[in-house]
Amino acid sequence: PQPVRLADYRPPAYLIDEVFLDFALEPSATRVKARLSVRRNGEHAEPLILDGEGLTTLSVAIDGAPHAYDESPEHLTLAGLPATFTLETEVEIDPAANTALMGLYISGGRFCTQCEAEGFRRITWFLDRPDVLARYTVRMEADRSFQRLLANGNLIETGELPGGRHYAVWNDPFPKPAYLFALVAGELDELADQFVTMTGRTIDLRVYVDPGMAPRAAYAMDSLKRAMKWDEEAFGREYDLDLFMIVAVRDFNFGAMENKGLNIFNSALLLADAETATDVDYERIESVVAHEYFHNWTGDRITCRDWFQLCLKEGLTVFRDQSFSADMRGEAVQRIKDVKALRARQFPEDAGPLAHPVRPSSYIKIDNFYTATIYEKGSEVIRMLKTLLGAQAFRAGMDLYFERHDGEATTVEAFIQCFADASGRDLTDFFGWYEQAGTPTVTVGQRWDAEAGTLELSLSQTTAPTPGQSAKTALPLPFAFGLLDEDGTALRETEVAVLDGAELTIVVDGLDRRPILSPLRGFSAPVNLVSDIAPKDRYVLLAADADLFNRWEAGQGLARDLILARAAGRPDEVAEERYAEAVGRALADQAAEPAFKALILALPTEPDLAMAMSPADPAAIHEARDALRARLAVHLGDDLRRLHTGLADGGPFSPDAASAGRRALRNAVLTLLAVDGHAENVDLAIRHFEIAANMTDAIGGLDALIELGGASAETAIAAFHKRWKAEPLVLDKWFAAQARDASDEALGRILALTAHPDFDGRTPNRLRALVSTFANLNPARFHDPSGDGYRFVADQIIATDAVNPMTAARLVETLGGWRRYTPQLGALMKAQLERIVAVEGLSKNVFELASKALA
Ligand code: HT7
Ligand code: ZN
Repeated sequence: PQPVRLADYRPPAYLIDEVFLDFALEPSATRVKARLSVRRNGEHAEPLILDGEGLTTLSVAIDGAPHAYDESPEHLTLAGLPATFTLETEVEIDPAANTALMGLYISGGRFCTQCEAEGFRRITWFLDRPDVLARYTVRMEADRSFQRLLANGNLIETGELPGGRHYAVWNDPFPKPAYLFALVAGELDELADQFVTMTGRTIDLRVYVDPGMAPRAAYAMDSLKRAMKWDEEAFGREYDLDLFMIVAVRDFNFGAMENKGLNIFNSALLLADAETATDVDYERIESVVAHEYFHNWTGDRITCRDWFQLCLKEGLTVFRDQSFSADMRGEAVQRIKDVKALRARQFPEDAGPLAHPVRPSSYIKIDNFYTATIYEKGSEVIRMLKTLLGAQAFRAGMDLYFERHDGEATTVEAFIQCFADASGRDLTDFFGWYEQAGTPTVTVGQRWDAEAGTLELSLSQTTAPTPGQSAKTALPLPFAFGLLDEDGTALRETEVAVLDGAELTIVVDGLDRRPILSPLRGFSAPVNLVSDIAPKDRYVLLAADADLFNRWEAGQGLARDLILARAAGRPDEVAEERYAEAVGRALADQAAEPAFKALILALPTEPDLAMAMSPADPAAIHEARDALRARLAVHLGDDLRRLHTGLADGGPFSPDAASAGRRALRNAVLTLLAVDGHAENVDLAIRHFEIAANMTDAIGGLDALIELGGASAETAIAAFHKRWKAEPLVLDKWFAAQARDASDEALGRILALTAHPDFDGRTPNRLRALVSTFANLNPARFHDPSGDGYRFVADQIIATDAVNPMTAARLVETLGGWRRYTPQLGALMKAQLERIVAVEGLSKNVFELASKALA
């Protein structure tokens, strides 16, 4: 397949101003009539080439008369056209057979759509590109059993039709690209509310869910109202339509979709109550509801000129949702979680064969570029921009962006230009963050001159070559730092230096005591930091750094070094005891929040550790990490059990951040104790599971019992299934809990779960619960020396590719890091990638990623 290149971008030869769509909805044979007002873009005699996929063309007419056309599987070409005209087409499509879940498909007996990135072309012939913005009027008719008929914008007409059918007409006054089109038809319950905007307009809010599920939409509705208010306060953005709707569907390739006025959500990211959702689910619902809502301005009102500009809406909107979550749940805890996610997903991507810039310059399938780099690193780049310019100039740049580009499909250059204009700063070099792949390594060295009372910091940066980009330049990055003394007293508050070349020397003078450096505070740039800070100084940071991110970071660094030393056959038991004591003191700190303590208690993850070991040996890492866990569990055993008891909460469930933090700490304590099969710990885990009054505790208990193993694990697995077998979202958690089982004998059982009657690989949520969880969160068994873990994932990729290429492709990255592992494991991973690439009829999606992973 030929790649699409940014350098080849050309404005569209024709523009479409008005779209009228008429859907006659039938599950296996839906008729779609389209009437498009088309205008030639400039003076030329080029034909109109429309995009389409899997359409059966019934008729084509220009200005009311049949017109000759040329049809290929992906294009409809019309020549000899006037400067402006009306194009009418009619096609037939088969939503019931649409297992790829792109375009119009059926989920749970309802019609729904997914058009980003290129799904609209599976609905009708169109210029399916984001720089063609049109006003849409949509009429749909269906059997009355499809009770609700929803589309973007405002409802303007409904009515009954003969033969038990009915119809609705919707109009969206805001011009939009086709990827933001949406339609839903089916039986749905409604949760209704209102929001009064900052200018006093009343907006009707609706959340549509499976019959009987409306109470489970309450938290999403509450999150939506908080997000609407926050966007007014933080960015001055008011909602524009009079109605905002969200619909939950079970079968969805992604988390959610920001269609104008009609967001469509994966039900896992919308439905929650105490019994069925964990605190992590609540947190994700809050952030994804906010994310999709924020897209109304950063994505819908101002959209992307082409798909290379994807980070323009995604990185920016992630930045906005992370800022919202920080305001809702606490800045430090949120920052730690965001950085953990960045390191878990984006850093490996940036260090492997699939590394690409935040704004890529070519792709085969755009669906493959909804990556951690576009989203999470894209957000980090905006965060650096804010740090470099300051909050006020950043806000001025955002205001200018909204003012200058409202209603346009634009570019990252135009976005950055707004900040340059608003701040008067030259941001030419900063643009390198969008064009250069790879994670820079920043090295910081220190020279302390006691006599002069000066500390000299020498910073330098390098970036390793990435595929297709061998030469790298230094990028301007904010380096926030502070200084403490040995008692933990602040000597210097946070200062931001800018490393804007390969090297920088900073001299801090007027110091009367030896300072301890707190570097890269708040993780001020997405880099790997190498420093010469001694362990004894890191203990001071862990105990007393005013920057809570760096307190956590100091603990993680200490634990990482201890685990890696053990994995390399050099355990340092004295240092491990010292670390356990420091963690004990952190837990006893009355001033620290439980959510923060839960993060302190969790050791670096195995994939994080694998990134720091070359070549990575997952078995050695797993064993060494468990050994340190065991030391903590034994050393702190009584304290941990007391803490667990003290945190028990008999009151009614509340999803608020403080209550969730207490549950997080109590479950983190249990997770740690589960490494030690002491009878007291087994009893504690059994009781924790049996009396759990919410899903957070139930899953915490189930995980602990699975790790402890034996009869109580079997009993818990069976009891959980019996209790929740009728609840698909909870059953997903049951599959995921077993997929995380790292014990030596777990692999056979995990592989056998695909034969379980409740396993259906065609449902993306169920497939991800088992296979993605296994590949991403169970490194010990995924990297099983037998190679069976890799074979299992490859089998699932191949089987899924035949029905849903996009979901299959998302699993390929798990095998992509093969070069980072021991030669034996790397060869086994590579063999599976080769097997995948050799499959006949492989989709472009999987082919692109698997072949790049092998290159
Ligand atoms: N903008 C949305 C992306 C998305 C998507 C992309 C490809 C295929 C299916 C998809 N569903 C949703 C989601 C977001 O980032 O807000
Ligand atoms: Zn998004």
